[in-house]
Amino acid sequence: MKKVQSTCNYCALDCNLDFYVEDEKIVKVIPTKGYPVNNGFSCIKGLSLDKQQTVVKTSSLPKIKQDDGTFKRVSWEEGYKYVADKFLSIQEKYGQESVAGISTGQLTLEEFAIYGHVMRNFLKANVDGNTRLCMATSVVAHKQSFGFDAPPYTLKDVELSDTVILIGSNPVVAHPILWDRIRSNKNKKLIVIDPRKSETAKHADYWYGIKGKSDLILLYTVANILIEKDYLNHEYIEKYTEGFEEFKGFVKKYTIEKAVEATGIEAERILELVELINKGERVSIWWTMGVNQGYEAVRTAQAIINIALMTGNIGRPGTGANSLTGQCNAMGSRAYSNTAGLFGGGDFDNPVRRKRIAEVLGVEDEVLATKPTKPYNVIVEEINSGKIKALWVICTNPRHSWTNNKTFQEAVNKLELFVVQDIYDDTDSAKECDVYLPVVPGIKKEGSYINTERRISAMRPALTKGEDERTDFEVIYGIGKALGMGSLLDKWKTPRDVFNLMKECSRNMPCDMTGVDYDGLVDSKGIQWPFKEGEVLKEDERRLYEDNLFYTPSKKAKFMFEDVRENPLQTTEEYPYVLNTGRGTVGQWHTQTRTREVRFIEDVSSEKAYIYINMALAKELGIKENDMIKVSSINGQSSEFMAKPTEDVGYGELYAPMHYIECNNLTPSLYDPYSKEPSYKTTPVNISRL
Ligand SMILES: Nc1nc2c(c(=O)[nH]1)N[C@H]1C(S)=C(S)[C@@H](COP(=O)(O)OP(=O)(O)OC[C@H]3O[C@@H](n4cnc5c(=O)[nH]c(N)nc54)[C@H](O)[C@@H]3O)O[C@H]1N2
Ligand SMILES: Nc1nc2c(c(=O)[nH]1)N[C@H]1C(S)=C(S)[C@@H](COP(=O)(O)OP(=O)(O)OC[C@H]3O[C@@H](n4cnc5c(=O)[nH]c(N)nc54)[C@H](O)[C@@H]3O)O[C@H]1N2
Ligand code: SF4
Ligand SMILES: [Mo]
Repeated sequence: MKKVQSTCNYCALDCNLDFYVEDEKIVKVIPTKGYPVNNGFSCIKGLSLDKQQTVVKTSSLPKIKQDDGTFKRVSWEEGYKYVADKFLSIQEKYGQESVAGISTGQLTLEEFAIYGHVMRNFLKANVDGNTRLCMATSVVAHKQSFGFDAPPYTLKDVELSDTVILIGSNPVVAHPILWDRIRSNKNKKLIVIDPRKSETAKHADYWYGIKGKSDLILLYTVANILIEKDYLNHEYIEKYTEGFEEFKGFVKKYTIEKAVEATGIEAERILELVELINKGERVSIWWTMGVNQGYEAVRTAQAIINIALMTGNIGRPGTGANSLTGQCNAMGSRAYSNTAGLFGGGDFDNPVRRKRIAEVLGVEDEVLATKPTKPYNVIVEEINSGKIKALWVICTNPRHSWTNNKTFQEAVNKLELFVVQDIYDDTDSAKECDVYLPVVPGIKKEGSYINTERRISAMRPALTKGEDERTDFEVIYGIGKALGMGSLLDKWKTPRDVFNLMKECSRNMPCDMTGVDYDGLVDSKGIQWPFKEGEVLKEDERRLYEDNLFYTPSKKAKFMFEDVRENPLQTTEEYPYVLNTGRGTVGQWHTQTRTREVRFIEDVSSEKAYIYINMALAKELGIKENDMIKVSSINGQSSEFMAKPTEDVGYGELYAPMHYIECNNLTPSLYDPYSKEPSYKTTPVNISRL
């Protein structure tokens, strides 16, 4: 029996798993012992990765839609040529930016990189990722506050913290192995800020049931009181930060009375939170989508960072203002997708970085993309306005997951070419495509992943792929060849080649990984960046900013702040309730294309879309458990759900898991102004019984 250690490609923890293989069949999956993230444990999703061994059910060849609407299977060479010729003819007719792509945080680092090379460098097309729906807010917040997209923590910090604060984060469901590690810390107080009494809030020592999207007022008020009471680390503020005096003046107007009204949290409880932060010696504040997905999300994330800075809770064990990533390789896509910045970081208009990247790739400067991509929302809008005519979607399912998702359907109807590359041909997006490119799942691929704590780990194939089967890497390379890239692909032949290129691109950047060896990652504990050539690893778990030096020009962290804005989408008489959305259960993953394969998960998951509604409100409206209700949204759409009355959501609030396409039928086209991340979590709606 062969044993292959590889990385779970669901959530951002990137647990490692040992796949035991006999006669090209995975016979058991055992979470890797000694791996720093998950040390012998994993959740049901990781344990069920073997269910994807039968994944490509129909054929391993591409299919192309014919004039009569039927699909024809073609050879891979024909498929590559068809897509490449179409891209080129569309660009010739309508201009370079008439071709666009949507990438993901779930591919390998090498796959995003080559996609970014083909699409952004060679075709000069716009490519954004589903990371826009997820991490864009943290990226912008980190860049502005720290000078680089570099989150401070290592996961061990949850074990070392005496005060763990989770804001808009539900690890019991979304990051189960992190939850295990939080639980193993017996000496902590656990504080949860979430409008719902989430699965995690139920286990908290202190739960603050905040009114949706009022976190910024709460955080500014907390900062104001910390200043008034002089609960500050003056030395830290003075030596390692800038902008504090301005911030201090700014937050004066955030009085507790206003905060009580805006947040729905009582004055004593806000003061209690302030005292908890002050009493903690090692306070860590963790945030996820409850913060990132909002109309003033970047400033909210930075308000968390400000609190960590002013109290000196950063760069020490058990501290930090810590953004948790969602997808398995969101960190990899942030640094190596060539979408928002150059490979390894740096702006597209930075001549020094351009020169360096051109040198590493062995190309002239003009080969490199010249500007950041247009964001996801603009790509969808430009398809709808007729500017973009061709779209290549890889490893994401936007027909389901995009906000106000009918706008994606409308867009697709206008495309001349819609290419979907997925492991299934029946996803809501693939059903709409003109060309379907079937690829193998993670268990047959090789490459690298970077997890939420910056840990680089190896994905290695547990199974050998069949003769006609292709990996994402091979397909992108094949289309690049067919586009006529010629020698521009000479350094990009294998994942190993691309890893080594990206390693060079990272040299002397904050995410330096020049000390990481592609083969050395195999059967290892993974390695967090930065890890420079020649460096000796002293510890398996390392945090950033222990030297109190940040990546800004002054090396100091910046206080970033701005007046709280009025919610652009208020409830009205017509839409009096607020719809919150997010993860439903540990077993369900996003649009459920993969987790539906797992019998155990399917058996316990509802087939129909469901929605949680407050018990008292349900009673008032005559709604009983499992009644079908119609929810109408301020975006003009309505969906039907099975009602689940509960005490866990407040009166006037609803909560719908995002795993059903009905959910994003209702979410609005509203974005944070800086990160352009959708505001998925507070939509004014109305309900009626069916
Ligand atoms: N089982 C499972 N695990 C997953 C995923 C999955 O699909 N299934 N997806 C992965 C991905 S990509 C991601 S990004 C992560 C997401 O991980 P999380 O962000 O933890 O998950 P969500 O359920 O989206 O949102 C977290 C909480 O934010 C709360 N919230 C909503 N609005 C507000 C607000 O205004 N303020 C505050 N303070 N809280 C608010 C919600 O009530 C919810 O409980 O999960 C990852 N893990
Ligand atoms: N209302 C609401 N909407 C949300 C959110 C929310 O909280 N609320 N959260 C948002 C967030 S944080 C995220 S990250 C997005 C996620 O949204 P999506 O990215 O659309 O969700 P997935 O279901 O993970 O889609 C991944 C696709 O890739 C395919 N796939 C799996 N493995 C491979 C592979 O190796 N290669 C290829 N080519 N394909 C593969 C899967 O079959 C699936 O179709 O949803 C966002 N949408
Ligand atoms: S916790 Fe995340 S990485 Fe670990 S097994 Fe579960 S889904 Fe995979
Ligand atoms: Mo995400």
